[in-house]
Amino acid sequence: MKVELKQLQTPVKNLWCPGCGDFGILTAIKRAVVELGIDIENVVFVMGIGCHGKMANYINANTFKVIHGRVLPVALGIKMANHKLTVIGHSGDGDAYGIGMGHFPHAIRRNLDMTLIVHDNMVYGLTTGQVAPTSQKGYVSKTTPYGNIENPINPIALAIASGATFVARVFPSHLAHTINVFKQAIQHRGFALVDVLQVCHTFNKVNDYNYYKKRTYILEETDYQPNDRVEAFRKALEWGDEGTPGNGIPVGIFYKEDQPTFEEQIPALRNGPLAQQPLENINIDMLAENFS
Ligand SMILES: Cc1ncc(C[n+]2csc(CCOP(=O)(O)OP(=O)(O)O)c2C)c(N)n1
Ligand SMILES: [Mg+2]
Repeated sequence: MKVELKQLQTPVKNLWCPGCGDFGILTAIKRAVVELGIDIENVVFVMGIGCHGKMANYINANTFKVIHGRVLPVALGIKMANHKLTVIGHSGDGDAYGIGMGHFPHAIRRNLDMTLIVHDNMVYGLTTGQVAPTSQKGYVSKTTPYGNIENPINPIALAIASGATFVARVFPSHLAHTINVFKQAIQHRGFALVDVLQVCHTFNKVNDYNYYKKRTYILEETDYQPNDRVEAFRKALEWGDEGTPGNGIPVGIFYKEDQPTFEEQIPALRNGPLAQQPLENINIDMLAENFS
């Protein structure tokens, strides 16, 4: 069934802080799904633990809220069991790039056809403001009262270096652009990463709305072409103050390429999703004999 925007609403009371960047992400993903006209029965959202994970309660669709850091293994499992589903993961920066980091490059190199949207507020929001893997150097938090002395992870560069076939960053205040990138990520055949610059007014007073408004510029409004991995890597290293190409924070699609997906290469899945294959005529006697 194709879905209308209002059908995706839930009656659950929203507990995000006023002005939280998660509101923009929720709006954009709902609109992306509606505009793509995909059957909502065939979409599964997988959320991690964190403020972002509350999204599982705020969207009226199939949602699976997993333990902290395990969005990718569960999303991959869902996709393998029924590869006809559209699988969209929502992780936090701590969830995806901290505790869940071991899964990140491996999911990328497998290239399953799924989307991972990371709510990157550069802080542990739900646990009230500890330093995170993407927190910037010097960032003062409860756990770094004298300023963060570690360098932040660059998820865009990491994804490109890991062989990702779709890598993007968005800032949801550019709402139309964010919806458009989400749509392209979902439509991409392969693993798509969208890192979202998400403001957290409560615990990250540095990377706020004005910080990004001043610095971001849209790649699709420049002559940048997202088809060269080396150029994409160079672009991924850009993080400037002026909001201009070469000295700003680029948002948009850094890189995309067509590669066979993981599921396309598995002979057993050619007969249809595992979840729909008949179980009656499976004989495991020969297998059992091997172990007897
Ligand atoms: C295994 C495990 N370790 C630690 C926690 C505590 N914990 C809950 S959320 C969280 C971090 C959340 O940060 P992030 O993933 O960036 O999400 P945000 O709240 O910022 O959206 C932590 C450490 C947990 N729930 N489970
Ligand atoms: Mg976070």
